[in-house]
Amino acid sequence: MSDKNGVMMQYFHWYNPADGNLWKQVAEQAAELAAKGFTSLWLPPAYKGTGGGLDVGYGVYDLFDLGEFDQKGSVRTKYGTKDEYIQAIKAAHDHGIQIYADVVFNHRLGADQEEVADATPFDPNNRNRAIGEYQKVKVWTHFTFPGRLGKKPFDIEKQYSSLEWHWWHFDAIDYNSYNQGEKAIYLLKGKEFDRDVDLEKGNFDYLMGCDLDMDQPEVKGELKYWGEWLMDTTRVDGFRFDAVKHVRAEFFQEWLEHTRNYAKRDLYAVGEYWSYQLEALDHFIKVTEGKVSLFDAPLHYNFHAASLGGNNYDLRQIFTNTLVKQQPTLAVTLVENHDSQPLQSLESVVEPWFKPLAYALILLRREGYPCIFYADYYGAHYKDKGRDGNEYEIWLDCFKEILDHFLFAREHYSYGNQYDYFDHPNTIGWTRLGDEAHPGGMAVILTNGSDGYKWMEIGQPHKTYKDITGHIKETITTNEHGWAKFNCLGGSVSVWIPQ
Ligand SMILES: [Ca+2]
Ligand SMILES: [Ca+2]
Ligand SMILES: [Ca+2]
Repeated sequence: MSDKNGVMMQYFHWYNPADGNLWKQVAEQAAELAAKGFTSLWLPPAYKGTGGGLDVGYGVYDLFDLGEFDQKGSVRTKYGTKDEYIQAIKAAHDHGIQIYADVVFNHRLGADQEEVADATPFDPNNRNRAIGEYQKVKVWTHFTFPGRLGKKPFDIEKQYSSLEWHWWHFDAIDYNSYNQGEKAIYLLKGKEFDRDVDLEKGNFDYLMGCDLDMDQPEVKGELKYWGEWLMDTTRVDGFRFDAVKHVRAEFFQEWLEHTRNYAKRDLYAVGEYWSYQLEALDHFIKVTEGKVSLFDAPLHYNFHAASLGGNNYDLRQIFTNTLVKQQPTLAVTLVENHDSQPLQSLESVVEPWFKPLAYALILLRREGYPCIFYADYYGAHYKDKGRDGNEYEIWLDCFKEILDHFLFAREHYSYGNQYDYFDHPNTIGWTRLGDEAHPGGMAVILTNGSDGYKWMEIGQPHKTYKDITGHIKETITTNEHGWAKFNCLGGSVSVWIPQ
């Protein structure tokens, strides 16, 4: 990253229309996104999922099919074709935006054929407890990729990789055709669950589908080979690793090192370790020796709690037990994502009134690498079934206007020393003093109560500041010592930059 303050966008949400247009949209929007201050985009999984053209991408079927082969009922993915993906990356690069690929190593779904194997059923709620005898099972574990053949009649080898997945590449699966009603996780012959995974449910190696065995040499070899192929094919700049708490942690470091050496580039990496327990995140960071950043899930949770708590929430605690506080250089800070949005698996919404406050807290401070969620930037409207089985219609507000102001302030004024004024339960603020290349300074103040004010030092005597959010029309001028009484309106945030 350059000395410019980086900002990532998660350039999708769960309910983007499945019209195959997202990659084209990236190419079309790249110039504007760069102009607004975005420096990187995390794009959704680009390979074919079991749901074909409808799959969000996490139901991985074939890592080598980036929307190129007629598999699972569609050539393109939900987001477009392989050529469009490559064009999108190129367009982003032309405007100085980096692209992070979403990488799912944990599981495979949508096998082409069944196989008979031997396995022991385990309790889904306690993966250390067998609930039956070692037995014959019939499982969907054979992936033949029939659509990935070369051009007939001469080239009948599969393109890019000849490997077919079999039961011996996996640790476990949760469906046995011989006993369809049983709720169990079948640990396959000779396998054990990965170590160094999250310890929820006893051992959280197994999440869904066919769980990859990260100790199996062919599995490791194939995933490393895929990394090489991906670098040759797409030129992405980094990775967002999915579901890292369900995979042996060392593997990410091993894979990353291999891929970096192959590409001869410093590739960025952030993992999705969705846990509110800082110790678990810490453990992952230790095992991967600080090579992989993590999303700050505990900070998201604090935002969620603060947004529900109203003025009962003590804003001085907003960074308590967060990754950005403990490991600021390894924290990717976020407000919302495709799992926390309404009707999704980890639904824990940050209420709309608090979103501008939360975004100010990630975009305008020194610590953390902030990530803006597509649906917060552009808004969203969709329908889906909730956990109660009823259908809901959801509208998510568009925060583009205020986020563009924050992006401007981040790009031009969010530099230099940071003075914190976290001294009141309802109103907190901080200043940035600027640096040689970015002079002027900035003051941020926000409240979950009624109108707030705070005396803060910005280091510039007799200088006039305006509220870039437009919430407050009057300007503020500092005294001869570079201090001023900055203010904000009730339940909102104001960002003061030089007039
Ligand atoms: Ca796993
Ligand atoms: Ca495994
Ligand atoms: Ca294993």
